[in-house]
Amino acid sequence: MSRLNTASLASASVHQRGVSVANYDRATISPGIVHLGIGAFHRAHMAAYVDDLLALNPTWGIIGASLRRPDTRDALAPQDFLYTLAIRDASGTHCRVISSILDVLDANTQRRQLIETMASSAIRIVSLTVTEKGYCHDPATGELDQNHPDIVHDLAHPEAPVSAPGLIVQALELRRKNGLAPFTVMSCDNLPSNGKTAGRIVRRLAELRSPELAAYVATAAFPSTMIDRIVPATTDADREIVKDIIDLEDAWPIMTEPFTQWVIEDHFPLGRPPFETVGAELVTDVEPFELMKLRMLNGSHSTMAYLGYLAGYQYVSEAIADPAIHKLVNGLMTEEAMPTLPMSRATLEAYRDQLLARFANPALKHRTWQIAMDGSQKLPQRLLGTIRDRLAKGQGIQRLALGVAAWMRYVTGIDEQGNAIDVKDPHAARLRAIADAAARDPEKLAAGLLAVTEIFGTDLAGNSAFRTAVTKHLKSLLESGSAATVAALVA
Ligand code: CS2
Repeated sequence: MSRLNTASLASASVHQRGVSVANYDRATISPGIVHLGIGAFHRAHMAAYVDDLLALNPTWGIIGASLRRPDTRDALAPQDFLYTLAIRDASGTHCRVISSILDVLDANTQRRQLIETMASSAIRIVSLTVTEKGYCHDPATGELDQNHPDIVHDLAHPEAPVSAPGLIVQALELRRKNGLAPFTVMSCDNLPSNGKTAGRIVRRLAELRSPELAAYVATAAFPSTMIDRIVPATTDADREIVKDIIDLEDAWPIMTEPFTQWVIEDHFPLGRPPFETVGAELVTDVEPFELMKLRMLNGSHSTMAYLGYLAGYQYVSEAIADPAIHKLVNGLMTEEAMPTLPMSRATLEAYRDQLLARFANPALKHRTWQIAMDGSQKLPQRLLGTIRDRLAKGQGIQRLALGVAAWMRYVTGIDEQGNAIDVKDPHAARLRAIADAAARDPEKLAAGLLAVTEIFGTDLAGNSAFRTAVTKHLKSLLESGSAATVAALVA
């Protein structure tokens, strides 16, 4: 069978097979965006919106970059960077070939080319999905972590940066020297006020380099965005599903759900594509949308990931099908998260109902283990902010505290059957050492983990209502397990 690429696509029977393809001539497309972190999330979301846009304006093609591994480039280069987006739910699978990515650069081996591309005048937007940990910040405060090994490296070797902030600052330095205006930096990661956070980090790094660079970077725009689409990691079984539909070999298709949402702060001094014509919402303040998404979708996701994994559920759809977990997640959103959010009750209720249906999508094989990753970077904006707001008003936090306790139980690295858990987290070793020292004593384990100030700040460890709730849940998780603990809480 032929490999997906420009030639095979032109001659293949994809149209008869119901596969959607771009309605523009790819040869006319030029790059306007560099995207750092060309992973599944970007390829299911922004790249699809841009694919719709290119028919209207051909100057906004995407040059992708991967910062850690060359695997995306290796998979997509033989395909002329074409790939399939498979949109799935209980009713079936719709495939669409995405053509908006013109090239993928591997930051490790093509660093110079990447920085020069970012610095070229055609590039007006540098967007990012580098995950929470890619910002090299302290998740509790949102400030640049100046002791982060990648930041230490990038300050010592400014022309050969390895971090996303380091690449952005070096490309901006080149633009400054070349007399060009700064590009707009658009964060698409699940961080609170992601634009403000990215701006704070990039400006700080520039300050550490030189006053001239700092002054220039201070003029760059960092719009915030809220992006939403659930994208499980691609498996070999997914490759087979896609092959059967498109009748071509695609080394790295992306699987996703029908739902997609993008809310963008309209602040692009060098111009932007007409995102509003392809379904994005352009607003002056993204924060209410971000808060809603982080606290309801992502807060529920992380809670289900830890409790579900411990209870033996491999996928989110299995976890949410458990009536006790469903009740817990519904309660977490309705009773604990929604009252902290600025949106109208009707909007929040509709969003919640839609989320419960999205989580249940049986065609999305979204692993609890995947979402459980990097908890140290995720808990602050997903659960702890809501907890802080509620504690300040003397309100209950039982369900949220159970989510935090489940994370604590998870990072011990041993599941309920005594098997090892492959805990992926930048702080995994440190968290494991704390857990080992606590030797399954809930008081010690909770106290040890609450003392990690990068996650909990300095306030939460000292809050007795929070500590008591977390410790009580942790004791139950250790003694009775996840299923019994959830059942008791929702009873
Ligand atoms: C998930 C998110 O992996 C995770 O932590 O919670 O990636 C989630 O699927 C997206 O934010 C949905 O928009």
